Formats: sequence, C-alpha cells, structure tokens
Amino acid sequence: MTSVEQATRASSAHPLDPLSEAEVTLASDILRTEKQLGSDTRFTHVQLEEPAKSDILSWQPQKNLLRRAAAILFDCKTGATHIATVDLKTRKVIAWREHLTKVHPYGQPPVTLEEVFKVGEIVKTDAGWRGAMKRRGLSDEEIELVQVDPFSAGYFDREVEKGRRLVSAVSYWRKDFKDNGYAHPIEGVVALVDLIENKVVQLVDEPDIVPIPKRSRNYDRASIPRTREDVKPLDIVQKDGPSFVVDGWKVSWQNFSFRVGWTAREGLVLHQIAFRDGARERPIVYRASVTDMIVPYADPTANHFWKSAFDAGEYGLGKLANALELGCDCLGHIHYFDVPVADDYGKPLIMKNAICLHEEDYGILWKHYEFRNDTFEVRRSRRLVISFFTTVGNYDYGFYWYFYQDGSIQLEVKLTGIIQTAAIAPGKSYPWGGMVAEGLGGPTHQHFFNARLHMMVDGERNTVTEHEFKPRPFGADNPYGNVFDTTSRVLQSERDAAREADGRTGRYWKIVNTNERNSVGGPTGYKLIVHAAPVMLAQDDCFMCARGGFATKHVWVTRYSPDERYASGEFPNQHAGGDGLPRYITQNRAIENEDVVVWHTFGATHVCRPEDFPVMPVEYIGFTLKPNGFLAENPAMDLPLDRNTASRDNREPDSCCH
Ligand SMILES: [Cu+2]
Repeated sequence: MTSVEQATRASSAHPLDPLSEAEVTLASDILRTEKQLGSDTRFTHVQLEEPAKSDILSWQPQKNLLRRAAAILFDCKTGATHIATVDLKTRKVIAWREHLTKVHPYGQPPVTLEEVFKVGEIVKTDAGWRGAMKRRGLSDEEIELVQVDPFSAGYFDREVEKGRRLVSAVSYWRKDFKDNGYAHPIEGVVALVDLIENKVVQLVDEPDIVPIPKRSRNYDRASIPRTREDVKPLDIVQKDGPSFVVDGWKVSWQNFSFRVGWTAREGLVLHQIAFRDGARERPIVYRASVTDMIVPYADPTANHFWKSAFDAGEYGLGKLANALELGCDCLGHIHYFDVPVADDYGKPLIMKNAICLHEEDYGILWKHYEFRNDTFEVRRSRRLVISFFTTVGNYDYGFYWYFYQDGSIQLEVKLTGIIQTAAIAPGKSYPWGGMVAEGLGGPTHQHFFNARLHMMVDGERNTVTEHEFKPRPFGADNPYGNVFDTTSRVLQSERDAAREADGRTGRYWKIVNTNERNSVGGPTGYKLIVHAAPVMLAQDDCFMCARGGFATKHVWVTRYSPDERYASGEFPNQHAGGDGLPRYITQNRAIENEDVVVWHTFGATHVCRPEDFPVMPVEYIGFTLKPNGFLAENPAMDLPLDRNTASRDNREPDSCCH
C-alpha cells in the first residue's frame, strides 16, 4: 500500500486534511513527468485543492476521499507561470492554465525564498550600487557586510517594471554580521532587481547624502547581558491534561469543533467551525482564514513611497511561518501540528511546530453574589487558542484564533518585530513619521489584514444585517428623552455591502439565518464586532488603493463563488490593481438569504515611537464573532466549580472557594 493510500484509508482521514509528504511528492512528480518540467521550475506552493463545498458537506467517513493537489509554478529562466491541478488518484494533471505575467494587469507569483536570498548577491555585483555605497563612505569591507532587503516592488506604471519579475532592494549598514541593520538605514538608494535576468534594472541614487546612523541597537541576548532579576517562573500546570481532543486534523473542545488546514498563502485555515448545542451540531463558519495583508507607508521619499507589502499574496504567511518553541512561544499543555508543505523546488518539507493549540485561563466568565440569601456563584473562563507566527522581513505577525465557553470566536493578530526605519540628517526633523532614536525615524504606515469568513450559521443560506444606535428626539413616545433606537437593515446586494465601521453610531453587523427561529422567535445569528479604526488613508486613486482596494472598507459581503478566494485577488505581486474584492462586487449579486462570504478588513495605523525600537512590543488588533440569538441562554451555565487546585496549594488550610 502506498502512503497516499494509507493516508486516504486512515480512520480519521478527511478530504480537507492537508496533503501529506507523500502526496506533495506525488503531485510534483506527476507534474514534472507529464509537463516535462526541468530544473528551472520553481513552485510557490503544492497544497490541497480543497474539494467543492457540496462534496464536503455530503461526505461520509466510509466514502472515498477526493485527493487533488493545487500548484503554482514558474520557470525561473523565462518567468512563464502556470496554475495546475493534479488528481492524486488517477495520477493525472487535470488542469493546466498559463497565467500571463507579461500583459496588463500583470501579477506575479509570490517571491520565493530562493529569490529572497539571491537578491543580496545580485545587488552587490552591480557597479552602480557599489558606487552609491562608496559615495556614502563605505569601504569594500563594509559593502560586503551591507544587509540588502528585498521588498515587493509594487506597481507604479513605469515602463521598466511592466512584465518583469521584480523586487526593490533597500540597504542597511552593519557593524558586523550579527548587527541589527534596521538601526542603520542607507537613505536614498533603491535598486530595482529583475529576478529572471538576475540584474539591477534601475537604480535610485539620490544626490543628497544623509549620514548613516551608526549607533548599535541590538536585541540578541548577548547584547543585553544584564536582565532583570525579579521575574519568578509562572508555570501553567495541567496535571490531568488539556480539555481538548485532537483526532487527525480535527479539534473538539467545550462544544466547539473545527478542522485545521494550512496553505502557503494564508497559513492557518479553520474549516467547519461548529458548536454542539444539546444533541445538535450547529455550523457557524464553513471556512475562516486571513487571505491577505497590505502595509502601505506614508513617506513620499525615495526609499519609502513605494512600500506597500502584501505579506500573504506576495510572500505567504504560511510559507514564512516559524517553528514554535515550548515554554517560549507557548505556555501550558501544548499540542503542536507539524505541517507538510512543499519547498521552492516542489520537494516535501515538514514545518515543525508550525501550529500551536492550547488552553488559557481567561479570568471570570460569569459571577453573581446575591446578598439577600448569600448565594455566591462564580465560574472561571478559559479559552482554546490555535495560533501560528510568521516573520515577513522586518515584521513578525502572530495569528491567534480564540474560542470561548460562551460561544464567542475571536481572531487576534499580534504585531511585533522591527519597524521600517529612515535615516534622518542631524538637526533635521522627520515630517513623515516618528523619531525613534537619534538620526533614526520610523515612517508612518498602516497594517491591514483581511479575514475571509465563509459563513454558515445554521445552514448554507445566511443574511447580513447592519445595526446602528440612533438617539430618538423628544416626543410623545420619548417624553423623558432617554429613548434611543437600534436601527437595522438588511444588506441586500454586494455593492450595498461594502461598509465602513462608525464609532459614533456603534455600527455593527450580524450574520443571521432567517430560515431558523431562535428561542425568542428571531433568526439565529452571530454578531461581528469590529473596531472603528481608520481604513486606508492613502488617496482613493493612488496605486496603493487600486492594488489594496480591500483595505478601503471594513466589511464586504459577497455571494460565495469558489474562485473568489483572496481579498487582493489571485496574484497581487506587482499587479496593476483593481483585482480582489472591488472586482468581485462589481457583479453586485444579491446576498440576502444566500451562501455568503463576509470579508473583514481590520488594521492599525502606526505612528512610530521610541518604545517601538529596537523590537516593537506586541500590538493587538482583530475582531470577534459573538453568538447573538444563536443560543437559548448563557451556554456556560453548566460549567463545574473551580477545579484549579494547584493555585490553592500555598493557601491557608481553612480558606475555601465559594
Ligand atoms: Cu507598524
């Protein structure tokens, strides 16, 4: 029996399971043989082609597994790019489509790791760039130590960029190989690198030379020899083990269940999130993931105006995920998922400890003291956390999905790592951001994430409603002036459903199933709770907005279509713009009582401060889905009394918990 057959016969095997190592190998072997691919082929991913939703919903454990692989590959000598589907049972390439990267609106496959590493060598052999370094006073020895950062080039309608596969490279002086280069930006030099021709095709070398800030700002443990001494261990003890159950790629915990998936672009994907309500298994979300990001910078100068990385679509949140470390990244009783993926050459690779699953105490869930009869009841809350961390160049992002015993689901993104920096001449102020150190500025920027939530509240047909608080004028129905109304309206079509949050009216949305009735006669539903933070602040008709249009609204609702998978479109790298959500909604499909996808853009506007350097403390952003007329009462009334006896070990023997 081959390992593919073994995988497809395992008792817990499911058609949404990520491809195994054997399946990755098989898929790339079939592609190589059938399409006669040579050694110049590079794979941006080889991963599960998710079966059609109808096949998943009708699938039974005794049925055959559908196993197909999806791949995007390109020739590193010609740039020719193909999108392929491989059937692993029949061992045939069943779809093979060329993606045209040389014609408008362009769009390149993501940058590979191989390319990230070769850019430094290409740039350092360019005579123009070396001359620019020399003009800034660097010796040959110092030039060898320069840190060259490949950064997605974006699209600015320049002739030099059309149809080429490019990155822009910015440079940082370093005292030695371990030095933190971001403390020493080399201002006014940007090399545009063609990754197919392996050469610099345009060099910006500004005549005005800004001195390089040379003070070291390192964060490795050797650079911080004295650490504080008043931190005692804080261990999480779960001597009876955790309260979750993992069966293959399925997780069950406290009425919740979901399946774990993974893609190179999105990283962690959650499938089929459901809540067990008595005897009923009630679906909530069919598929949830973050499909793209954009980080636009607000500095108009040479090194910065073009910076607007799409960290998912241009690199891959999954591709760059970290191997997590017990006791450092994760505390408590941890279950790690090791994820099989493909490397740039289509070979299997196990991403060790890529996904972390554990429980956390979360304070009080509910409590009441009834002083009249001395009834005192309190129950502690805990949450299940499934997460991964990814490093995209200077920034590090953690994606943490939380499940709570009250039925809430939350996504929290943790932003940390190192800010982009700019050298500022002595005595000059920095108009485009905040100063973080002497001679060092951090350009103001925004971080946007788009979560794609294919909703399935109690069934496949859902409706999205919008609600706002409106004060009611004095009148016969409001004689004391205390009344205010909660308005509600149905979002009926896609164009009508591209919405912004509004803190003044407390605008919120619900995803409801009008075909079901809850305990008080209304539709069953979940509420989407968002933060009314700014959307994209760049001008509407600039390149950043055209390419990252998904970041111009907080909420979008589309009718589900299997090929509309990414907020920024399929190939955002160097795309001329207009793809993704703004294009999807031009169809203006009806979305009331339909199979709908809710797309939520959330973000942080980051004005840099000295406290963000040398490594930024975590900034938290995200959203919550909260049951709203979904359940008949607080679903956590049946929680047992406190069982956390370890906390009592150091207490007086006669003290007790109420
Ligand atoms: Cu930031």
